[in-house]
Amino acid sequence: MTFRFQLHHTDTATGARRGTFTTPHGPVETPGFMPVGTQGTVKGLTIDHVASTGAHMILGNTYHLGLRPGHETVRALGGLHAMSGWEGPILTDSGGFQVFSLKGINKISEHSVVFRSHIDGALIDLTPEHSIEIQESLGSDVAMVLDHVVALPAERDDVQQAMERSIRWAKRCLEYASRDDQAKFAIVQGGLDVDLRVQCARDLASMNFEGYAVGGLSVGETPDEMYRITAATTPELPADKPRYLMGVGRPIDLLESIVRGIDLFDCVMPTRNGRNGFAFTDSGPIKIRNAKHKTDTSPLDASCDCLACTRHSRGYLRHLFIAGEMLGPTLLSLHNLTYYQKVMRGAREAIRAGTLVEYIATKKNQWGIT
Ligand code: PRF
Ligand code: ZN
Repeated sequence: MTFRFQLHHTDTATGARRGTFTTPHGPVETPGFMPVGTQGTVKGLTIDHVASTGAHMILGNTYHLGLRPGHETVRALGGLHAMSGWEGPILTDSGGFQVFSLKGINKISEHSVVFRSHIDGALIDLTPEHSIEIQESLGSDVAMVLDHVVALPAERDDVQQAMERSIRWAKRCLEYASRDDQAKFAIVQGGLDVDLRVQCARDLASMNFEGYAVGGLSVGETPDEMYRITAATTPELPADKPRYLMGVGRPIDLLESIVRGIDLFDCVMPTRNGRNGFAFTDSGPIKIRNAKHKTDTSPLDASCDCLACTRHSRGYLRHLFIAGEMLGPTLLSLHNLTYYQKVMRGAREAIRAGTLVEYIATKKNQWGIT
């Protein structure tokens, strides 16, 4: 079997699981965090940098790569793995979220979503089948189904229509799929309505996907609302398949979602914040541009073994940002991804040891969260 999800531990005190998701390009330890490489690159980092952070699987994007360089070009370059040089597992998002979060959607119908390219303004007609066709050309290990994401707050009826359409689109994606070396993951929608979420999760669970995502969250609702919906959704999903919370989030959100049964995450936060001079550490966040770091010879994070922390001082990192040097964003992105991986590794070890609740209490304490 090409894909396999082995559960090693299920935490009795919480809903947390520790597992290994095996793909054609290698294993992914769960709970796991996937760095975002929208355009076939994790911004500012080489593939060796990304590997050095401890990441197993990275993300690519159907919407961006389908528009530029185009899926035929990616295919001609040998697929996304060969094109980017990343030899580990890759998951591609379907384009649904990116299209729906852009302005200028032209028309959503049962057939497709029609939108304008943000590159040249051309009209693009994205069907569920075409999203899978693109992802099969990209050759990712995991393809996401095309879903309909509604902006919140929204009328219940609109949320329900979008949720039901997402189920029909998921089915079309599964029926169209032709590569058995690519897993297909369904996406649960349903806004902040538990009944709609449960119904969506049950309908999708009855189809044979290799994994299940929770979508439509982290779109402006409070963290507590996000946790509530996640907690209500995961028990409806097959226990023996990986569960992925899309586009989430802060380190605390990862831990709070792990206890609610989530196995996989992705988010631009570590790289985007890194590019903006914001670092995550065990003593809370650091704004490296702050004048107090000007002559500081200490490392960003003394307990971190990344290049930024082992070879450079806070004063130098600050200088790079103030001078607008491209190495600054590179080093802070590298650090933040290393930090996220360390938090996840800590969670995996805590699940194994049966100490997850204590681990989370310690992290909250360090981050100054009450
Ligand atoms: N759907 C898809 N991609 C996504 C999301 C979604 O709902 C989210 C929501 N946070 C992030 N990325 N296809
Ligand atoms: Zn570091």
